[in-house]
Amino acid sequence: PELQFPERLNCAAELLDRHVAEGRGERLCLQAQGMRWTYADLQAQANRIANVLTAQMGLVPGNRVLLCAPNNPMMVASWFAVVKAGGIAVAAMPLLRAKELGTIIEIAQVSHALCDAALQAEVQATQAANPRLQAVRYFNGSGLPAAQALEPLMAQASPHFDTVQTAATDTCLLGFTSGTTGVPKATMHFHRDVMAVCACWPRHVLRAAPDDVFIGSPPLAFTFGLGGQVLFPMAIGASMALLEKAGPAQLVDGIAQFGATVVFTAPTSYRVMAQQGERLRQTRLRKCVSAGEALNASTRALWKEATGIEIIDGIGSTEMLHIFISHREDEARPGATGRAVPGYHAKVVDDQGQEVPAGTVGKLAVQGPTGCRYLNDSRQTQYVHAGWNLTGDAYVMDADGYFHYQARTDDMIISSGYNIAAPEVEDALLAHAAVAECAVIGLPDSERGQIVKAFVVLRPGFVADADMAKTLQDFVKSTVAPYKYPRAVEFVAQLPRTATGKLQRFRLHSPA
Ligand code: 3UK
Repeated sequence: PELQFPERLNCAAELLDRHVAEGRGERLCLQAQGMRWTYADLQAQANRIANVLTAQMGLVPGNRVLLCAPNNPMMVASWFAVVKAGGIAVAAMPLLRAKELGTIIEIAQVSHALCDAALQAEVQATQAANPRLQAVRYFNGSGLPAAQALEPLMAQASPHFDTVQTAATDTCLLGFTSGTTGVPKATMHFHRDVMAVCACWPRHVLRAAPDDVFIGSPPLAFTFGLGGQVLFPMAIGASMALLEKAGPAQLVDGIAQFGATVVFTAPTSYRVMAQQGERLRQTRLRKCVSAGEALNASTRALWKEATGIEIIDGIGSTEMLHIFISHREDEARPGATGRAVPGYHAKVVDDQGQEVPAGTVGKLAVQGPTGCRYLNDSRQTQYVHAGWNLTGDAYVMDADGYFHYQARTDDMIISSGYNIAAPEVEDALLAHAAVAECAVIGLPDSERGQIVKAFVVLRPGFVADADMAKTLQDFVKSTVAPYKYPRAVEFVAQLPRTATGKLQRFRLHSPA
């Protein structure tokens, strides 16, 4: 991949201004409920906001700006405005409460905020408690006091703005780790990093075209969502369709309504959407990307059967900015995440950091044009060792360089001396028709050290009783080594997940 960048680089100029300058300003860039913006429209909106930020709100390059909104056009325009002005975008999950927003503001030293009026109460409570936050404006509101609304200022601002000539190594975004445990960490990413991820996975693995329409469910505050729904379509002059609410049902509706061709979502969402396979077959959908959690072989098969489409799996992380191991749809291997994305190197290492032979379980280590840089956080040395990023995942590489996910390193269960990967047992359970969702953990046990325990959400119409537990236990024994079967089974109505849809196994260890 082309990974040489000039010393002066602003990724907003590359992703947005370039299209207008090169005559593609009238191309469709963005759709949402009742809205269509061309590249020129998005540029004019971003420029107006950039003028408001710099001339009215006192923003100077290097300032951190909190962006807080559901996935909508003003959120995207605000992101580009901040980056064009040389600021640093700090996007927050739309459902965060004042206390969590306060933590982000402290860690990231946020001075400005642009937020959706729908989240005003929470942001106002945050501002009252955080004097660091000097200037806040709300968009998409009606009846806001004049001193708070963004749009009246935009209406008076110029649609022209000279994008700040930042250095390629200036930070343009701070991404917060979704954190299944502990205090959140801010990861710093440069203008160069944004262009690097656009040059690697999308070009070599996804291979979308300018007339593709991208859609997805992850919030734009999650770098999976920002890349898949905004950066990657714009890097090739394609378009995005934004959904403020993107549960499986809304996502299917959105795919149909906007003629989306490329979708980004998580494995659980594919499992539910598969029930609408017939309807999806009538749409233009052609490329389906899964990330955030391991994609089970059964989910891959379910989706293929329902829609005829092979899912493109990929593992990425907030620390690495986007996907670094993946496969093209025609090179998928059930149960494997894929191979190192061109531009990246990956290997499996032991506790001493030595590479282990193919077929051996160890820790995943990756290296490439992007990598972990925590902002003021001593946990940096847990992620980066000798130039390699340790993601915290246990993997096996096969003889062909395909990487097979095992578990988060802390989700490996050791029972009577056997190593058991929680996701492998989950995969076995999910293959049973009665199982909608499940989560497996290691329960402390005086005799065996740990025992395998499964939390199971049943599909409608199945009865949660001792017979069902026995049926599922026997089913697992019949498909994987019997010592891996769940000795304890508990039926639950739902599983604990993060805002990014990740299973929080730790919350099952100690139910709140
Ligand atoms: C897990 C996967 C197996 C894995 C992300 C794509 O998920 C993203 O970032 P996070 O920082 O979490 C990173 C961790 O999530 N994971 C992600 N994808 C997969 N495990 N198979 C997968 N395909 O434990 C990883 O270390 O929230 C994903 C792009 C950008 C992202 N930020």
